[in-house]
Amino acid sequence: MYFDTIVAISTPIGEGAIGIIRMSGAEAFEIIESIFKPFGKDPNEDKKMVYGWIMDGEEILDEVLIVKMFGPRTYTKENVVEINCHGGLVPIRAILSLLLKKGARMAERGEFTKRAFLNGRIDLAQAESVMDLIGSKTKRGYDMAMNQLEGHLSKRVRTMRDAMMNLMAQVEVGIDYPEEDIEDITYSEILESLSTVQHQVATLLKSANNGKIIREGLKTVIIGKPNVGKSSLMNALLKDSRAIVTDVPGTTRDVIEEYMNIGGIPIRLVDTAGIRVTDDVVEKIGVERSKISFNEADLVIFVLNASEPLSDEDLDLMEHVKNKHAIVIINKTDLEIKIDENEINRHLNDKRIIKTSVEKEIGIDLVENAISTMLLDDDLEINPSEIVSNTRHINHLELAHKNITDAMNATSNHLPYDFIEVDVKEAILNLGHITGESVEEDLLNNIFGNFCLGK
Ligand SMILES: Nc1nc2c(ncn2[C@@H]2O[C@H](COP(=O)(O)OP(=O)(O)OP(=O)(O)O)[C@@H](O)[C@H]2O)c(=O)[nH]1
Ligand SMILES: [Mg+2]
Repeated sequence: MYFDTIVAISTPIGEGAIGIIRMSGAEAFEIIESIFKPFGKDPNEDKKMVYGWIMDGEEILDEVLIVKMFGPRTYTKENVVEINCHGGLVPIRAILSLLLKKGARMAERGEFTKRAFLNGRIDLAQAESVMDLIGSKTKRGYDMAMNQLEGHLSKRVRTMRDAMMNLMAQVEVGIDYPEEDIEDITYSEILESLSTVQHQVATLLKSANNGKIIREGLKTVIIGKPNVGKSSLMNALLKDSRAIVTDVPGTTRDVIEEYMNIGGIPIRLVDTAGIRVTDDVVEKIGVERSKISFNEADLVIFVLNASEPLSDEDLDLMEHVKNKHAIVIINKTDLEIKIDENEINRHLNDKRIIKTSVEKEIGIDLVENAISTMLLDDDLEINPSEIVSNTRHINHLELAHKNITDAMNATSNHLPYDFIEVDVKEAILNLGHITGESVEEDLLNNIFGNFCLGK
């Protein structure tokens, strides 16, 4: 495929010692040759750094190191040039505009990686893992992305897709040549192939929830009535005064999020506005947001105030907490205890209950331990290569699973082969969406549009 020449600043914008500009495409070499003056060394060796000047006519723009990389053994499979220049905004921008003047165009988000995909160096799932790699929040998330980049997920999906293609071919023979004396595949043979693939899809899906948590973090939401010490607990866990703490009930008005790391799993810790009935317009919105966060939570930390009797609001919250993965915190135990613990036990008997005094720094370590125990109980210690984490992949796997189940039902009921074929075809399409064998342009734009510039 012929592609025009794209260019982007590949390092973060701001002041740094060096900045890297990357250019890829049919005219990348021609353009750099027209503006680069090397000192001595032959600039035409593959992947060798060469020292010299970037010249705009007679004017020296910057002293740089450039690397030419000859396609197809490059990131995009095209000719690629990287320019290492001084890292301030002015030199980088000056060189960039010169390259644009010479005929390159600004790359769109993710366009280098998109070319790697379109030119067949990596498949779609691998391309997406590049973004995960850059965005990974812990070592374990990084390992998982690296595994996907190496193509482990793609290989498994492709095996399943191949099996389904095979099956479709056999089913089609039965449809197209019903009169011929060719040995048709039997219903029970179809069922056997389908159930093998169904099992493989199901196994992959089982890993999905864990994968998503490793990638995006375990959404851990702190909830409770106003003034029980939610923000204080958030700050204590983060070891940072991130959230405002006052003795005025209704202090926190908005949802506050921050990442922490427990045992290599990112925890997306969320502090919320205290839940109560209120006439204050701003606080009302805050309470609504708290409820939304609560519903989306993977784990809830429910905070109660030990120095007050349980209120109707507490009891109401308990009813909701019951059905969630939750840890119950009885805070302010440094004060006189007025809360009825038996009552709490009665309502939340299967939950872990921890007593703390955030003020006196008592019990914070117990909370951390409880979170990490819950992670382990949920079997998060799994091999990262066995994991699917991307929501898009999960959706397509779920659809494929449904297609296969439908095909199995049709087969069990001995429906005509056409009926089975429709579902098998859909399953092939859905599996193909993961690796990019079947894919539409707007989906591609959507995926690569989430990348950072210059990647
Ligand atoms: N005595 C005592 N006071 C505490 C403890 N934890 C928090 N507080 C105090 O309780 C008050 C409320 O704390 P916050 O952390 O702002 O409570 P909150 O639940 O975030 O409150 P809202 O944001 O209004 O919902 C502050 O004055 C804290 O200093 C504790 O363990 N013991
Ligand atoms: Mg608060």
